[in-house]
Amino acid sequence: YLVFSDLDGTLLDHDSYSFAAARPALQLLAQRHIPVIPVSSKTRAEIVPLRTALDLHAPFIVENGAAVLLPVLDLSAAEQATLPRLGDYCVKILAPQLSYWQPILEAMDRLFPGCLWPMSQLSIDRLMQFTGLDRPSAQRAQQREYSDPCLWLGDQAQLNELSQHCLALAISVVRGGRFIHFLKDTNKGNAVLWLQAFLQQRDPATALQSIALGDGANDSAMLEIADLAVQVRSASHQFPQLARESVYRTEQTGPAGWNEAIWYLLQTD
Ligand code: 2M8
Ligand code: MG
Ligand code: MG
Repeated sequence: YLVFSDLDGTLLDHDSYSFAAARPALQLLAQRHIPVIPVSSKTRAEIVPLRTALDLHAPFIVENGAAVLLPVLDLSAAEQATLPRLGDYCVKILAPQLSYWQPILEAMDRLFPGCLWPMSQLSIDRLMQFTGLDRPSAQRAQQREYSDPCLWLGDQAQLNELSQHCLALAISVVRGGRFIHFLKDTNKGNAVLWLQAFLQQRDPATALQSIALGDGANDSAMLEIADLAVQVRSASHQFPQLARESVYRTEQTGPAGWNEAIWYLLQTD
């Protein structure tokens, strides 16, 4: 198995960002040498320390599928030669850089005045207040490389209209726990498929099975393509609609639901 997991609202509690309730399942996966691969809207700057806190060693996926980061030490010389290097990681970039979004967000702001507040323009205090992140975490969230999540102050009808405008530009708009996210040419599903193919080609003999876990609409693309899909219950929103029929929906919310699903799936396999 490969476990692909969203962070906020899934492995981390929506409000406290704690993963304490998922500890037993994390230990079980570690014992079985099953890698846990974070697939998040969070930035590289946020995920690097979280990965250490979670004692994870696998690759990870940042900013809603924008890039896949692979620890350099796990790659062969040949693999390293094919991917650009960023610190201790090799990186597969699947999305445009942050600068791509600036004119687009400005145009959207003219169409929907006062409705969009890009994270990069929020003061640290406002960001902390809105998300409940502590100051260093909020600063790391602002170190965006490929995307600028926005607070949406308009209503649902306006959001549908915004999505229509974006569709014409081949941009999709998805909801996370608190922000809306603009995606171009990628999503969590595409990034998961890229990484799964990369790992499979190194180990063609064993068929890798994917388990994906997520709570938000921004997780749907990866939940659709995974071998096993888990929707983790949220205290603040309904389960997003999925096209596939086989989905495990947790009883418990956030990391407790994550723990519940992993025990259930591994015990029945
Ligand atoms: C943003 O991500 C969450 C994901 O559900 C959201 O859309 O509300 C991201 O910008 C991330 O970088 C940040 O850590 C998080 C904080 O709640 O919000
Ligand atoms: Mg989430
Ligand atoms: Mg997320």
